[in-house]
Amino acid sequence: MEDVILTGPTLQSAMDALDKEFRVHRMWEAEDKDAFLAEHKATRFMAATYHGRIDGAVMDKLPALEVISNFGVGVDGIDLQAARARNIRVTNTPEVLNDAVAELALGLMLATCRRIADADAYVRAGKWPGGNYPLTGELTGTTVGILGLGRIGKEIARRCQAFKMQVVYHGRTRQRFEPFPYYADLVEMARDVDWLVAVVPGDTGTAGLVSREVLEALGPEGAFVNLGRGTLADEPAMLELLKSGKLGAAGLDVFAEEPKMSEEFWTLPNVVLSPHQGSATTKTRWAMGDLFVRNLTAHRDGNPLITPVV
Ligand code: A2R
Repeated sequence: MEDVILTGPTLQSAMDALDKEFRVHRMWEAEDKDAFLAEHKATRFMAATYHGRIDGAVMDKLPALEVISNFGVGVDGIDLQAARARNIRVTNTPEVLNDAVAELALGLMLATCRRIADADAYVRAGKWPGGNYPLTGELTGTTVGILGLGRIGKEIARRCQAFKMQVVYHGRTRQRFEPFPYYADLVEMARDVDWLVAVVPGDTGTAGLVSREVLEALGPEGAFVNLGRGTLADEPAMLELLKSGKLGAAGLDVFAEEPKMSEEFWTLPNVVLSPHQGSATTKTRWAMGDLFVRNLTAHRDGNPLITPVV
């Protein structure tokens, strides 16, 4: 049986599948990480969960490493350049989570504009007999700007159309075969839309992309929804603008330093908060775990990687 290093705890079904196929060494349980890596330096396989960064220094301690299978589509926890330089292949779990993340995008948008969480709290607090809940906005007829019309972004676009919204997008390049209007400039798009929905990766030059200028352009009637990575928005500026009403609302599934965030977010009625739940459904996580393990077994058995990144 081949050895695999598992970097952190993960879904039980994926751990069971790994245990069935490999001799699993649990890195997070080791008190001395360097001693652990030295002991397992002949290991060819690594199964990476979102627990600590896999950088060149870690890779150098595992000279036999051939493939790192990442649990999740975002591979910002792995230094891809370092992997390339060492001929280490990297895989992720794309596509199988598109629907779940797109569903949550619409859920956050609905909850933000129809104030579902706040209205629920209103009823539970026994306030309804004292008066009707204030009127809210609605999605119908509004325009959404998708930042990152990729695999997930396209599923969000389709669902927004079903809600009778206009869809436009921004990315680094215009996609010739997409019917939606393209904005080469993100600030310009933010100025024109009611919703800015971000679903770009964290490691492709996106840090700070949703800047103060972008959020100000979105304005008091606009709302920002983030399902990509917390690092792509200027979080302190967002908080300040939400507090002052210069940004209308936000629906946030990701944060710069998860699970931490400024507690000021908790006090804002115009914000809906979600604890990084994009792909977190039973069905989708199972499918991600399955792909996560099958990439490793494919390589072990001499077959092509199923979903390679590098
Ligand atoms: O820029 P393009 O045309 O390559 O479009 C990609 C866009 N994107 C960016 N847009 C603007 N500025 C950037 N620096 C930038 N970097 C990437 O993000 C593409 O349309 C989109 C990403 O799509 P996919 O690679 O298909 O990723 P997927 O599976 O939709 O997942 C997106 C992210 C994950 O990496 C996680 O962070 C999160 O959603 O779950």
